[in-house]
Amino acid sequence: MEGLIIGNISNTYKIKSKQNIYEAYARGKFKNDDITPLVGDGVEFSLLDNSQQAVIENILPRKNSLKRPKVSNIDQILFIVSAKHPKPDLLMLDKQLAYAEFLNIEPVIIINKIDLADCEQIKELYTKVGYKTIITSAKEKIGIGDVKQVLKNKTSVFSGNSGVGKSSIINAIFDTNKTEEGEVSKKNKKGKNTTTDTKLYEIEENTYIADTPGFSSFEITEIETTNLAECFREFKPQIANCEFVGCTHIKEEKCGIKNAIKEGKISQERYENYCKIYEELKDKEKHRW
Ligand SMILES: Nc1nc2c(ncn2[C@@H]2O[C@H](COP(=O)(O)OP(=O)(O)OP(=O)(O)O)[C@@H](O)[C@H]2O)c(=O)[nH]1
Ligand SMILES: [Mg+2]
Ligand SMILES: [Zn+2]
Repeated sequence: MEGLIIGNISNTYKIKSKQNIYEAYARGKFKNDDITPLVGDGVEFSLLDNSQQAVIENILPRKNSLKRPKVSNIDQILFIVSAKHPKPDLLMLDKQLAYAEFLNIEPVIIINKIDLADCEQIKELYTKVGYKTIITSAKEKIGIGDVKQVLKNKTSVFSGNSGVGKSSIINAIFDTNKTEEGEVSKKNKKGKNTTTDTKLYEIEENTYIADTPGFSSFEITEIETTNLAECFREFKPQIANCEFVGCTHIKEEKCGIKNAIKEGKISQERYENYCKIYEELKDKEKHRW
């Protein structure tokens, strides 16, 4: 039989087939092969005699996979920041956007909690870069229709800091408290629900969204410093204007990126974050050897 992995808690998986939802575990061989099944995987599975217990036999070929959050076969990543509580972390957002470009997965930005603060400037900044940017309030049900629209016929994943409202937006889409149901949520220190496991929700036919646990740091060590500028979407067309081959766009004069800043084509904020991320990656590269 074939199905789709829609949930995973330690060694147990939830598989959805056309007929049913099954609890499953993976055959021991996956551990040895060093590929463990991921939420989003299509799988072949069999049922144990006289039970609803399933065993994953085989993982179907993946289109792509992410390490963080751990999901596979996705069409787009929705990066959520909140207008306030927590305040927008644009360095983290730029890191995530660079990573999406690196993976060649289309990013969409959602600025949530717009009922708490105005975020037009951030929206303008990223719209100009070339990203679809949606303003929402899960609380006041603002922008939820726009989110539904970009999700249509795709598998998407929600990513972002803890507390920005990923689960709340999914709840608003369904108009119920779907993501607070039992096993995926546990009370955190402040007595609030926090997502602890990645789970795939079917919004309608052919439309899935993965809710994931939030995080407070984001590693993009797979990107080489020499490729970082290409992962900044609006930098890319300007690189050809640099005088020096291999220009890092940091200390060099006659730099296409720096000229583009002067001409207002690249924002100072994005450039400063590029420099910070560049230094971070450089540091990691040094320690690798
Ligand atoms: N004012 C306001 N509060 C919101 C909004 N969206 C979410 N919240 C609140 O923010 C808190 C965190 O929301 P969650 O949806 O749990 O955030 P999350 O991103 O899923 O967090 P993790 O699961 O920990 O990663 C909750 O108390 C929500 O009620 C919003 O649009 N406006
Ligand atoms: Mg959550
Ligand atoms: Zn340059």
